[in-house]
Amino acid sequence: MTDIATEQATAAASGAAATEQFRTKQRADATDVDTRRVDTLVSELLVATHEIVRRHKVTYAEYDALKAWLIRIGEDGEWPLFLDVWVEHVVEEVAGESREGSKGTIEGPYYAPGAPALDAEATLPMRTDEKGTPLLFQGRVTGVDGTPLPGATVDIWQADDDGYYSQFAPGLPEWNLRGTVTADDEGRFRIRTIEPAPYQIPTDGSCGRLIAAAGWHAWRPAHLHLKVSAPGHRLVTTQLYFEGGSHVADDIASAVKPELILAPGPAADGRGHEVTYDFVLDSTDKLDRA
Ligand code: MBD
Ligand code: FE
Repeated sequence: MTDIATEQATAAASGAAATEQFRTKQRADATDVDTRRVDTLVSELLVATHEIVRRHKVTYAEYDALKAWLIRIGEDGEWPLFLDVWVEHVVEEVAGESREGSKGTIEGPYYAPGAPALDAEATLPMRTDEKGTPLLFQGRVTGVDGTPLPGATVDIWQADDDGYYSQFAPGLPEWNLRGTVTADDEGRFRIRTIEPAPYQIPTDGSCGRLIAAAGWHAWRPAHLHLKVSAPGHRLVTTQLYFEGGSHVADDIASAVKPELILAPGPAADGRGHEVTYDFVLDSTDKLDRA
């Protein structure tokens, strides 16, 4: 057995990978700092913190526990995980207010740009013995007025049947269960994959320790991640869930929306399940005029 195959998935390893991925993708405007905006946001965050300390009479022991935990979360590289699990859903809610079309939801920490380009009818890169129920995921990309969007891009990534993401857990081929699918000239796509397993937040890192200390659970429901885009249209980042799956109703990351729940049926070819989901993209016209 190789070292890679015996290497365990650890919070620190996936945290380091997520931190590195974030550094390379950081939005271009992220360093535009408006002094008054920083003043407002940080002041209100601090005032809210002070009020919590007073209301609950936070002790020095608790203050030190917080300090130790904050030091650890940085060392573990788990800031991307922490923020995307407990904060991003509200940022997405605000960002999505001005956009029509398919619902979006959080991106999370495990996107990797540059997945292999695939045709409209494609099988995601996977191991020959990939475990899991086969899933045919198909649909169409249109504009808000129903016009098909030929050549739309469906960038898809997901966990495997053990709940692990390639590039963020050891032993997986680099682009396993990741692909950038180009829709056909009617905006259609047919993607063969496997159903992902629910995702459990690593229990051995700072986020896991917080979850245990607070008596919460560590689970996200099984989900497919997607970024769907087309020229002249606004990109939507979203996730799709599976009806009746565990933790659809109590996602630790609060990212489930009713419009995002799939109900796959038996596949026509008898292999596993199939489901159709159509994406509707808002045009960029409003943005261009703004
Ligand atoms: C995930 O797979 C995920 O999608 C999010 C948002 C957070 C942690 C793990
Ligand atoms: Fe995920």
